[in-house]
Amino acid sequence: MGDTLPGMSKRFYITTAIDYVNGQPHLGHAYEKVITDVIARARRGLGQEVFFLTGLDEHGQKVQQVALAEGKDPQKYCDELAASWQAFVAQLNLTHDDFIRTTQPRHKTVIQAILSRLHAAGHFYKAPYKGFYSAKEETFLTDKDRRPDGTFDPSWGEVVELVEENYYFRMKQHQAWLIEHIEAHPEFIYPVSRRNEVLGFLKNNTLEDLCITRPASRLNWGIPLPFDPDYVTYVWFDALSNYISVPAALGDPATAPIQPAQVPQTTPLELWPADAHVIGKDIVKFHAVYWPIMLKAMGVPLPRQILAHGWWQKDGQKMSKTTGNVVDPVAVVQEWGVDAFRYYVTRELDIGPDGNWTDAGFASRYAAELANGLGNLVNRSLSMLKRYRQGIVPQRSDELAPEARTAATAASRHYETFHLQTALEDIWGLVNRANQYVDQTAPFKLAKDPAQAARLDEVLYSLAESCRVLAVLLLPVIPATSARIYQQLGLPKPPERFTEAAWGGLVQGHVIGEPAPLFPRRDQPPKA
Ligand code: ME8
Repeated sequence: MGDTLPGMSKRFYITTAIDYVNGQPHLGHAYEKVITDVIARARRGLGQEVFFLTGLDEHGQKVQQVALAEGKDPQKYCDELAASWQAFVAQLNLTHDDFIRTTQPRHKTVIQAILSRLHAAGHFYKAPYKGFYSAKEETFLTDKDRRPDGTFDPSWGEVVELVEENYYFRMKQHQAWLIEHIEAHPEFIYPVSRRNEVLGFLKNNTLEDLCITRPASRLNWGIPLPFDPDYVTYVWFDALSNYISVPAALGDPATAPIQPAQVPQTTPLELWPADAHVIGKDIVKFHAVYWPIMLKAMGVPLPRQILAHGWWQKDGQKMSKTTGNVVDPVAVVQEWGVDAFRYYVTRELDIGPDGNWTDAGFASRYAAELANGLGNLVNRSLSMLKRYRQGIVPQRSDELAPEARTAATAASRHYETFHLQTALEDIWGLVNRANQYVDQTAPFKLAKDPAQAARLDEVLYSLAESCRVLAVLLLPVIPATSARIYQQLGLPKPPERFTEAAWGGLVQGHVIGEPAPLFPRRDQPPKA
């Protein structure tokens, strides 16, 4: 049997960062999840099997502090917030395959297996440490973090001097191979500006050993070390490992070195190595330096790519709860619809640079590109087909086929290379061309002249088929709209594969459904 069994080929495995559960989801969280979902859906469009993982980072001092401040047991606090985060993920219309919470037994078991393995192999040692500690950021500070006057920035919160014994992960032997790996794999860190930053850091600094624990006497909200119950794992070791604890718990053969003794005997999925870790710019060092080193020590392959996106600001300012200039993604979704939100963030911000949310910018893209651009095209195309041909698709015409092919080819390529903004520009090339075609061919005039009936058929076919092609190409970004276009075309749900964007899918004689506006016109900017 030479054929691969279903489910037994390596899937395109993509992850988001796991979010701290010490508050409600914000625009940054929503953006990261949406672009990851767009990539996941686009990979399905390109014919790949995908596994998309997202979830929550539940341990650590910050969570313990917030829970205690609210008078709650940390687990109970996490359970309550996790429910609202899961509802949030559903509102964003994500197609994730799994949702990890780092307090789940399946995760804890793998973390303990990893810790035992690395400890037995001599990667850790115990040593005293004296230093200045920011409880708010859960980190020891160094002299580099001091301001010119010797004080620490108030953003660190209260800084106290602490002496404590902890476990450390030996880093020195890893620096040279990691530099070589990054140099030999130019795609490993995307975009190139972040890659250069990581290489610069590695070449100009000696990596300090990484502290991987906290004494349980100070922090008991974490996973205990299997070889020393007086300590719990420090959040980053626990958090980064989520990417592999899920495949390990699912019995992925590539994670054999760190699988716990008891792995459920279901059909194992082949996921590891991850194809893309989608993260924000602030956590690149953890993902591009410490995570590969942890994996090398575990004896498993490194992920293929780390995609580092930029950060959103609001009206040119850092978003902060204290200044009140936050964008609440849930409120925007409720008011404008999930697709308007997904479209705006994907279209506005490429993966890499920082972005700036303005309510006026949102309203303007909504009006120009969604309501007047795509919405108007679909509505007038289908309404005219209904009015002039009783909704019956005429004979095939290929007048817009070249433009449709160009859009499909370019968009597929740009989806594949993570240039999501450009993929949308490619697709809007067809939206704009088709709208221009309506103005040029003036079907409302053709309809008045019986001698132009054949010409009107050509125009109506070209427009309806363009709408269908657009629905296929737009599925990754605005899936609900795509489904509505298919429904209005009288077709079942839109196909996942981009090959279905090939011209000619609508057949003569097919009867379309009822046209209805996709994006109602709005006069007000969103309530952020
Ligand atoms: O860092 N714009 O969690 P987190 C865009 N638990 N992205 C933003 C953003 C903004 N304004 N603010 C935050 C953590 N993000 C850890 C991750 S992964 C093993 C552990 C992004 O809730 C941020 O860059 O603080 C990160 O990728 C994600 O939101 C979660 O941030």
